[in-house]
Amino acid sequence: MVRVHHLENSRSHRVLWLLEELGQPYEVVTYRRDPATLAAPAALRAVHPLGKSPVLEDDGMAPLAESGAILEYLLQRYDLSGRFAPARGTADWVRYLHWLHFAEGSAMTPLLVKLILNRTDKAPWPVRGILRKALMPLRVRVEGQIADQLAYMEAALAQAPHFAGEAFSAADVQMIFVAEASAARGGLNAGSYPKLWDWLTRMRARPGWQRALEKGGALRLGF
Ligand SMILES: N[C@@H](CCC(=O)N[C@@H](CS)C(=O)NCC(=O)O)C(=O)O
Repeated sequence: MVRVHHLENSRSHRVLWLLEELGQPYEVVTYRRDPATLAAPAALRAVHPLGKSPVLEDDGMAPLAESGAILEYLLQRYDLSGRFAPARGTADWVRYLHWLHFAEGSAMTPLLVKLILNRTDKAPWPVRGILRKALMPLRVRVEGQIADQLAYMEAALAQAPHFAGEAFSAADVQMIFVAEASAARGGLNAGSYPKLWDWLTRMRARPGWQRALEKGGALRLGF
């Protein structure tokens, strides 16, 4: 039996979503974030030494961390007819590989730094003012990187309706967290990046995503 160790409001929504699209039965173990630090509870460390989510268990295998690796595992084990990845060796497959890895390998880093910068804005005065001034060069750089990657995603979706081409794939599943984080703190909206926004609207409307939200709780990233 597939078991997902799922932290509320997190990357593990992706795993629930792919399992819903696959129609694969699974069990969800839900963990709550610390309201002050947003950290995962210590109980997750008992499941995997990194103490982060998602973690997947399946038929007695060692617990698997990293959302991209989990999606690939699920496809190789449960998508035997290849519904959620383009055929190997095609141009779409190369696109698929790129976006599957771009999400965590590149896109999330500046979005995470922006999250940390936003939290320094909640420090008491005068610390807030000092931090704001000292961190301004970093903020400018990070916001520039976020804008660059949003423009890059927008250009890809001007060519095709999904990240790996015509068809929906696990690359779209992996990219939703990037898009949701960009909507929460990166300046993504209908006016700024209309193709990416349209893609996000279509992904949010998929019944599989809706069922993932019912099981995993709402995804609200405006921390
Ligand atoms: N690259 C990893 C990142 C895992 C990760 O950072 N997960 C976050 C949730 S979005 C987490 O568990 N945070 C809680 C913590 O660090 O305490 C993946 O894609 O699975």
